[in-house]
Amino acid sequence: MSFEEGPEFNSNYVVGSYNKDFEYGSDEPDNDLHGSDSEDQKPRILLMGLRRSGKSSIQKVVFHKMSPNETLFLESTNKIVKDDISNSSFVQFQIWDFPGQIDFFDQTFDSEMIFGGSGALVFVIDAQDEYIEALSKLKMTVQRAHKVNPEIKFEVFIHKVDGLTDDHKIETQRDIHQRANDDLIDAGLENVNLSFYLTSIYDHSIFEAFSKVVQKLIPQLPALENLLNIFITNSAIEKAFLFDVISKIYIATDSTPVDMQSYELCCDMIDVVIDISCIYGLKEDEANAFNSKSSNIIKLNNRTVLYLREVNRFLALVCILREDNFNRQALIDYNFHCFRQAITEVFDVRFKSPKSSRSMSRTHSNVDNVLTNGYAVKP
Ligand SMILES: Nc1nc2c(ncn2[C@@H]2O[C@H](COP(=O)(O)OP(=O)(O)OP(=O)(O)O)[C@@H](O)[C@H]2O)c(=O)[nH]1
Ligand SMILES: [Mg+2]
Repeated sequence: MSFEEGPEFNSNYVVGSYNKDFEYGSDEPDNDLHGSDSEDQKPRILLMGLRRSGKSSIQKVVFHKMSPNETLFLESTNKIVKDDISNSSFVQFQIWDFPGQIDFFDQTFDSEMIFGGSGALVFVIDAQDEYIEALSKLKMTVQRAHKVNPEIKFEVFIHKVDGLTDDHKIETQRDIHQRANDDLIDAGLENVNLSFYLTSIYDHSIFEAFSKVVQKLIPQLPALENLLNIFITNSAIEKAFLFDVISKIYIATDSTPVDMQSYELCCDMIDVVIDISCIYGLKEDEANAFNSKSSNIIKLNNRTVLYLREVNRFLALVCILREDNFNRQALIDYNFHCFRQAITEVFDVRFKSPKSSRSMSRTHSNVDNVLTNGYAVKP
């Protein structure tokens, strides 16, 4: 593997734009179940499940860069921990990490307030343990939450699958899926949809699963996917991910299927960029060394190129393409320029909600026109 600088680099360039100080807000333990107004406006993801199922570990590994081994030393959560993930305009949400022993029948548990303003409920089941109790808790949780908020999305993480063989994983998923759905039918909730994911903090599966959870909460997702599709078809790119750089979750990708290996490669590329940035990073007084013309290119020995471009302070586009097609880098760069402009417009539309849908479709057609009728010709 070789690491190459693109032609746009100049000698002043310092690899990586991502300031090592970039961090999410700190955890904020909070006993008060009645959130403030500003908190209420952000979509919420709830992390629930039995004790020791791995809820806090997931939150720490995905959003706070804790290494998986360090989670061994996490203490049991004894109150709701609210974590504000205000990292970009697209993914501004809060994660509420619940104690495993939470009791819905407790007077202080205000289910209206908790489930009412939440976008998704992630229920974590420890796959290395007996899961019968977890399934009955899941049923109770879904009943309670669905009653208060029929819009809430239910995401079941069959977690800690690193300890399971491949056959055992499939069998566990099938069994949990079957039992959980039977339980819902018993409870008269056959219309409620549960999504299942096999996860572990020891590989990329937890990031992939969280990506999908977060994507469901992004109203602009169809617009982003559409833009990515237009971008890759006009640039002869195999796959493109729009990454939230700090967490490495992807907030959108084009509509070709995602394979885990490609996703891992792109995550690794971000790690390389961030690591180099941390080691040889910007000097105190150099705030803007990484600008809109900067890029990172990694050529792999299988004639594939990984290409990273910064979209804005928090988002990066990472593409995989064949080396032959990278000959036309100028075309790709031009298309990327249009893509970035369109993304910026989608961001802007967010703040003009009454006109949002009209403006958004205008954004699509503009980009389509530029990409197909302009200088960027389909390969
Ligand atoms: N093998 C394995 N262990 C994990 C995984 N995720 C978490 N753990 C371990 O599970 C244990 C419990 O993790 P926590 O994150 O504290 O669990 P919790 O659900 O927050 O527990 P409470 O706060 O008590 O409800 C820790 O020792 C973690 O290291 C995983 O994916 N695989
Ligand atoms: Mg915990």
